[in-house]
Amino acid sequence: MATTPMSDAMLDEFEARGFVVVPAVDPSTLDRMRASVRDFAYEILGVSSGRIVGDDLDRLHEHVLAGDAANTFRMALTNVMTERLDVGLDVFTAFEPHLAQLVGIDVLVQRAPNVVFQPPGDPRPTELHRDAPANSPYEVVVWLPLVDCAGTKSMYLLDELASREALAFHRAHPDDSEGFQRYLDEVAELMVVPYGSALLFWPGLFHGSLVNREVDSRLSINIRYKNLFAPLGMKDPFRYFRVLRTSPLTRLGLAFERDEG
Ligand SMILES: O=C(O)CCC(=O)C(=O)O
Ligand SMILES: [Fe+2]
Repeated sequence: MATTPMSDAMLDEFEARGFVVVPAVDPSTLDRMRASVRDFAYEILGVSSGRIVGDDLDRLHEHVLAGDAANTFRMALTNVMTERLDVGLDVFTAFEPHLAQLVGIDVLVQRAPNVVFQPPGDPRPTELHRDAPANSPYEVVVWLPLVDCAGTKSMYLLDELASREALAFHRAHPDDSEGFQRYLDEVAELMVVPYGSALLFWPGLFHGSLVNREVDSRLSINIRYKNLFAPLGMKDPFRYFRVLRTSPLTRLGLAFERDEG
């Protein structure tokens, strides 16, 4: 199994721009997880495998309508994935060296993944937002498409500089929504992330999505990782996160604190 970590150039890019797209180092774990998600999706929709055209999550919109039905489906899929898979572990395994370079050895993972389903024309894309400061700025978001994502089927983001400038613009001109939109149109970048890769991004970046004008559906998940000892955001760390792994030294330290307690 390849275990190549990110090159210095990729790490520099992540630091300068706040994001990087990386290939899985363990694609078979990713493929297994995707196959389970696909089975769950068709189970929820009550579609027998004989009726699945093209055999792909890209075509889910042939079985589920946009709007409320799409959201109900998304929530049901989130619940099943949380109960029957260990998405936090699978995604970590698939991208381990990259994630360890960013968050280290003692790792917390978000308990339940967020699932995004965007069939073509769905009127409810993701509004522009930043994850931090509600989330900690010491986390990394793994944005993982389960289908090839590009164009309006994908997510857009503003890099670190553009995010800072957008915030400054908004603070200086809080009522100029047209000017803000013009700035956004100039700097927002739609991410190209094929299945098999993940977008790793810093929660301080502005991001969102547009109405999906492509012919296929988007199914993606996002999940956050952070170091056990990193400063917290506003979310209750042990409701939102669980410990994924610790070093032997940390386990000794934690046991010591518990016993001295
Ligand atoms: O996938 C999207 O449209 C939005 C995802 C998002 O907001 C996130 O990953 O933090
Ligand atoms: Fe977000």
